[in-house]
Amino acid sequence: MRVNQNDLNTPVENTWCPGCGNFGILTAVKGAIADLVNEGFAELKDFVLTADIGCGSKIYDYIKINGYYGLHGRAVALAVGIKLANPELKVIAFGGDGGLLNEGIAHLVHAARYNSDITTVMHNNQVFALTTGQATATTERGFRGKSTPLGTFEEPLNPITLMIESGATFVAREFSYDVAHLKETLKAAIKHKGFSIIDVLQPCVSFHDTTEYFRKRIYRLEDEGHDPYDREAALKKAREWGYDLDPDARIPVGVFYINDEKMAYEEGWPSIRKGPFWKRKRERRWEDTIRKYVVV
Ligand SMILES: Cc1ncc(C[n+]2csc(CCOP(=O)(O)OP(=O)(O)O)c2C)c(N)n1
Ligand code: SF4
Repeated sequence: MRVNQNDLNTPVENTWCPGCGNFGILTAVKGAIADLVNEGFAELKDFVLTADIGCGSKIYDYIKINGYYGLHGRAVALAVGIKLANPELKVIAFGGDGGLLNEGIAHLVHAARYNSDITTVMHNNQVFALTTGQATATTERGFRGKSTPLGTFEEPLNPITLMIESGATFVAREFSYDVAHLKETLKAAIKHKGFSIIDVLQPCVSFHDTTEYFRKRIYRLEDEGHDPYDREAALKKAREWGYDLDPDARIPVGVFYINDEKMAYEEGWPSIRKGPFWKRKRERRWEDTIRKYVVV
């Protein structure tokens, strides 16, 4: 059955501020899922969303797909668990830069290191927005907010270099107002076997409005002939912009890095190689399974 992206709407009232970058992400995600279903890649029932707490994570309420709403910083941990329980599912984790790079950074780094076959969408507005604008790991130096009235002085973290170095096998950056480009990258990320992440530059018009800053400085990697299969070139491109709001910056968007050759985490588990547990008859007692795989 053909799916229209509006079929994925929910009756929940949208509480994002008018003009918020999250609207672009919502449209792109619904479009990507509808396309993938219509192209025969998966059925709607195969998609699962996870989210944590934050403005970006409210996307969970606005898409009619199965999912799990977790604690702040735990979207990736939940996604890894769901994928292990049923590797046939297409699991997408949503979180802000705060949830993913502050509270949940350990989960993110290890999921990338494992190459878990999930997709992570980072709503990166460079602040804790739901709690009205405190500095996160990607906030630029000098930002004056509720928690840093004298201005931040720490260097921001670069999630693109972090993810490539951690072992992620599909690493991209997008701009939330370029919905068509984001949708295509999302489709590629979801189809990719292994850990994929898109760092979406998502201006928070209320507490960190970078809309014009990005519009003037963004360029597409594919327009400059970037080869995403070249790891060193990917790292070099990733270092071009360090998340400070430098007026002379040029900010690449698109796919930085792809590695199609690394084994996905779930493929390494002997206990699920035969497929998800729920599809299998009780073949043996748990004690027999333990005896088979654990040397005592
Ligand atoms: C462990 C934990 N720490 C802090 C909070 C409070 N809290 C809830 S939402 C939020 C901000 C979310 O920021 P971010 O993850 O960047 O998402 P955004 O709102 O910017 O989309 C914070 C700090 C919490 N709920 N749990
Ligand atoms: S506070 Fe910022 S991120 Fe949250 S809905 Fe408003 S504009 Fe969007």
